[in-house]
Amino acid sequence: MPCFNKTTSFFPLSNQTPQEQFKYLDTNGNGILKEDDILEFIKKNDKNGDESLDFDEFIGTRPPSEPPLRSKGAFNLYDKMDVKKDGKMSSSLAPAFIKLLDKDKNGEVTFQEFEERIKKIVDGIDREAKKLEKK
Ligand SMILES: [Ca+2]
Ligand SMILES: [Ca+2]
Ligand SMILES: [Ca+2]
Repeated sequence: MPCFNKTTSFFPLSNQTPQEQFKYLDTNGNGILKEDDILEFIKKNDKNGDESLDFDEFIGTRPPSEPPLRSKGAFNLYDKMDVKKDGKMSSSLAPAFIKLLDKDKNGEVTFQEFEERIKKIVDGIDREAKKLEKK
């Protein structure tokens, strides 16, 4: 299995500002990202009730204007990040995602922390998309 930088990760879209990305993930709008927000995101988009997102469910959360390889790259990254590469984004993605962005490790991600670290995730998606291009 290809091994890549473990600091890479999550949901953001490359064409959004960090403010827009943060808002998109802050499901309850309280200005702080926690595991709950990520779990809520999964729950909200889980159509078949298996408590995880498969690619079809995930693609519904991406804008139609996004290049398909990029959407797929993002999915592949998140699928791996939940510890098990099984074609699904499961709830164990939530702690992994928060941990990556939570610089001071207090269990919450502020916008400042998000802005500082989100590029790692966006870069990770870029790398996954590039891998798909080469196929
Ligand atoms: Ca599902
Ligand atoms: Ca998975
Ligand atoms: Ca924090």
